[in-house]
Amino acid sequence: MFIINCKNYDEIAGDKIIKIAKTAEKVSRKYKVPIAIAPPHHLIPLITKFKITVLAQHVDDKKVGSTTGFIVPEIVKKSKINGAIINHSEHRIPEKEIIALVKRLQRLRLKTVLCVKNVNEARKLIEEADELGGMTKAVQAGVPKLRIEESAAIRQARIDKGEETIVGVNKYISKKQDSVEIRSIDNQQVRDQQIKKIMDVKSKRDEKQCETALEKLESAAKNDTSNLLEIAIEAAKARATVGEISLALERVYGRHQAVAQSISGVYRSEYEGDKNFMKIEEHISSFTKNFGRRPRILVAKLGQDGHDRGAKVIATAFADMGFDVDIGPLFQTPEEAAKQAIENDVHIIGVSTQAAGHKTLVPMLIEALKHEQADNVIVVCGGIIPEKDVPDLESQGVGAVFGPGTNITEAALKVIKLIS
Ligand code: B12
Repeated sequence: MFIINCKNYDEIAGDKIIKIAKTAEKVSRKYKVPIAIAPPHHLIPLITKFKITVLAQHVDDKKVGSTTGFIVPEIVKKSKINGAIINHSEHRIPEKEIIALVKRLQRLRLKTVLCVKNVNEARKLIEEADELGGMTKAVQAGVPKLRIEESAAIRQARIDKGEETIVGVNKYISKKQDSVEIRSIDNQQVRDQQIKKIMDVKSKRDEKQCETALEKLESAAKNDTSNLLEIAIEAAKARATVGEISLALERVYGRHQAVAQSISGVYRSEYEGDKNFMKIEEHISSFTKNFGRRPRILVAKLGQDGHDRGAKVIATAFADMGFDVDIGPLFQTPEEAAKQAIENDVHIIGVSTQAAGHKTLVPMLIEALKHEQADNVIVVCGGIIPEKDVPDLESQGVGAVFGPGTNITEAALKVIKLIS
C-alpha cells in the first residue's frame, strides 16, 4: 500500500487535499494499487467520500505523542476513517502503550499502519554510539561510517538482485538513450589557472603580516585556549592560503590518517541461496584452482576525490564473492597506487572515480605500472565516467569501464574473465 502523508498543516489547504484524493482514487483504480492518505485531522471530512483508505494521524490516548493535537481511536471510528497511522510523533509513547493502542484500533476494526520500526532501529544506533562514549568517539572509531557503508552495500545488493527498482537503471530501461551534453574540463588548464591564482595572491600580499598571522595561529593551536577560527580568519585576511592555514594547524596536530575499514558478509547475506551468486563463487573457485590463489583486487581512489562509498560497496561485494580485496587510502597518487598493487601482488586494480579525475589519473596509473614493469596488472575503472570517455580510456589500456548503475555481480564476472 502507498501512503500519502499530507502532514504539513499550514500548506495543505482543502482544495489541495481534494485534488490529491481525486488523483489517488484514479491512480488506485487504474493501476489496482491500494493508496491511503493521511491528511491533517480538520481536512478528513473532505476526502472520506473518495474510494481510498483514509488514515488518521496522531492517534494517541494520552496526548503524550503529539505536540500538534491528538485524536482518540473512538473518534477515528466515528469519522468514517478507515484506519490510523501511528507515525513518528507517537514514538515518544512507551512501547507497551503503543501495543495497547494498536489492540484498541484492531478491536474497532480499523486498519493500523505502524511506522515505529525505524525509530527502534535508530534507538539501537544511538545506544551503540552512547556505549562508545558519545558520537565524537563513535566517529573517531569509524562506526557511523561503517553503518552507512553497510546499509549502502545491502541496498546495492537489493538493486543488483532487482528487488529494489530504480526506474531506468535496473528496470524499465529505455531502448532509446538520448545523448546528454556533458561538459568536459581540461584538468591541466584548471590546475595551471589555480596555481597562477595562488601565485598572484602570494606575490601581492604583505609577506611579513601573513607570516605573523600564521605563527599566531600555530601558537594558539598549541595553547589550546583561543578561538582558532577567529585567528584563522585573521590569517585569511592577511591572504594566507587555505593550504598554509591547514599546515599551521597540522604542525601542531599532525595530519589525519583515515583508516579504510571494510565490512563483510552483508552483500552476500542478501544473496543467500541465490543460484546466480553461487555461479560466481564457482568461477572464483575454479580461478583459485587454476592460479593457486584467489583473485586479488586493489580498489583504489585516486587524487582529490573523496567519494569512497562506491569503492567500499565494491570492496565489500567483491570480498563477499570470494575475491581477496585490498582498499587503497583516499587521496592516493597514481604512483602510490601502483606501488601498493605491486607490493600486494594483485591481479587487478579497480579505480573507483567520481570526481572526473579519470582522464588524467588513470593513464598516469597505467604509466606508473609500466614504469615498474608491472603492466601485467590489469586496470579497470568504475564510477561517474561519461560514455564518451570510454573509448579513450580503453585505448590507453583500461580493461573495462563500469559506469553508474553497474550490476556488481555482472562486473565481477567480467573481471574474472579479464584476469583468467
Ligand atoms: C554521495 C555523494 C557525495 C557524498 C560522498 C560520501 C562518500 N563518503 O562517498 C558527499 C556529500 C561527501 C559528496 C561530495 C561531493 N560531491 Co558528490 N555525489 C554523491 C552522489 C549523490 C552519490 C555517489 C554514491 O555514493 N553513489 C553510490 C555508489 C554505490 O555508486 P557509484 O559510486 O556510482 O558506484 C557504482 C558504479 O559506478 C560502479 N563502480 C564504482 N566504482 C567502481 C569500481 C569498480 C572496480 C567497479 C567494478 C565498479 C565501480 O559500481 C557501483 C555499483 O553500481 C553522486 C551522484 C550520483 N548519483 O552518483 C554525487 C557526485 C559524484 N558528486 C559530485 C560532486 C561535484 C561533489 C563535490 C565536488 C561537491 C562540492 N562542490 O563540494 C563534493 C566532492 C567531495 C570530494 N572531496 O570528493 C558530482 C561529480 C561530478 C563529476 N564527476 O563531474 C556527482 C556526480 C553529482 C553530480 N551529478 O553533480 N558527494
